[in-house]
Amino acid sequence: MRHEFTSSSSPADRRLNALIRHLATASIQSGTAVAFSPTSSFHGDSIFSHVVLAPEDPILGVTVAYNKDPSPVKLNLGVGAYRTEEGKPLVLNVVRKAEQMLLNDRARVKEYLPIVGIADFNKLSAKLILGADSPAIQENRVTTVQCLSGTGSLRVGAEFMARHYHQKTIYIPQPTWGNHPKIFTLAGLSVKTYRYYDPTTRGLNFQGLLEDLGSAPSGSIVLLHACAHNPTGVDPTLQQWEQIRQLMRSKALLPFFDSAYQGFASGSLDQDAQSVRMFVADSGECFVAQSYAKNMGLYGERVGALSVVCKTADVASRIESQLKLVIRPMFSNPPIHGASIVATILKDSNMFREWTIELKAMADRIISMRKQLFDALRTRGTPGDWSHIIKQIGMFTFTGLNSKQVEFMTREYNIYMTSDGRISMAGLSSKTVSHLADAIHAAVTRMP
Ligand code: KET
Repeated sequence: MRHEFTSSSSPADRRLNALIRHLATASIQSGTAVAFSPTSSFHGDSIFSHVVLAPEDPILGVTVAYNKDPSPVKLNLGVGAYRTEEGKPLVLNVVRKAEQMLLNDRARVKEYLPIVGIADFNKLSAKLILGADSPAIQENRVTTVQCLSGTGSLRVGAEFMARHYHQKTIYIPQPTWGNHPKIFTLAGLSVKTYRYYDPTTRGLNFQGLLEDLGSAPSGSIVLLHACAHNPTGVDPTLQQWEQIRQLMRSKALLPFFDSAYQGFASGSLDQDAQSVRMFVADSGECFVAQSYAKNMGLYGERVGALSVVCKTADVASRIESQLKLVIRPMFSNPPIHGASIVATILKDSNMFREWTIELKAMADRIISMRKQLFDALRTRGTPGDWSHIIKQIGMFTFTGLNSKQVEFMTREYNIYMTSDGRISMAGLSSKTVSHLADAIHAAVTRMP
């Protein structure tokens, strides 16, 4: 064996020599060898001088700009991240408790996780979104893999579809979270949009939605926000979901749910999962990407899961084997800490209850901010109908302010938000609501 490996005539050696010859001729032919000469790399322009400066991300870049502003009254309503009444980031008590338990457990080690992550975390995540009594789970028709928060779960699901699903087109709502088109395009899918929001009613364009999904090619993938649609805060009613389900199933459209706000829309985890559960109850197939960033406040821990609900247990296990082939070269295996926190909380009934109470308190504070902002604008007599502030749900209000008005509010009032007029209600507090109302009032009256 050893002799074969070192022998100049062994197959391995021959392949290695062929590779060396190939690389040498390739570099001479293409002239790339010149790039390694000391004169060009030390004294000439950088070999990267053609790289252009990319713009900041439309959402995360708002925080970059906010951080640079020295004003004491500045307000960051850009990124969807929860803040307390004092304007501070919140680590849930139940999360601190779980972390303490993990820290005290000397048996815990830092070994690599399996490619699919923590088994308990995966099972509990599927139960959380599909329901504890879901027949799909009982029949082992669901495969769940731990991924890097919602974004990573969407990306892994999309990469799988690009490799193994016959339809490469995904329909996303117009508008949607700004990262969706990038995630799906880079995964190799082709992105189209379906009508979703009607700016005149500031509500759902249900007719447009049905028409666009009705004319999508059979088998197309459809991205659906499970609840608390971002950025509009507008969700279909349960009756409308049922119509969407019937239409999609009749055309064999494949649902891909993005569940980033379970518990944040209504304050109830079960209620916010109803859309997904409807599509699972009909025994059809679907994909679900879950994030624990918002509902457990684990933003930076990057905890999420991708579940694929299949027709049979056999298909589910084959899909899982292929998901592993997607994950291994992408990030190899997921991190331990955040998913251990989630698993600790989900498997203990007392901690679970404590979590639901804290989650409801966050959701309720957001709802109360909607009321306060609405009242503040009414008191000021701000022109326009602002009732959408209290009608919309979830973390965001899609105000209807245009990019000029947003720019004005940032410049004159140091209020930071995305240029589409979306404000994160979770970043607002009773102390800052009047500053925001003043800014909106000025923007609307001075720049109608
Ligand atoms: N889906 C939706 C609909 C969504 O709004 C976000 C995050 C994600 C997925 C991904 O979250 P993750 O942290 O990967 O679990 N949205 C907020 C933050 C961001 O843009 O990254 C936002 O819209 O402000």
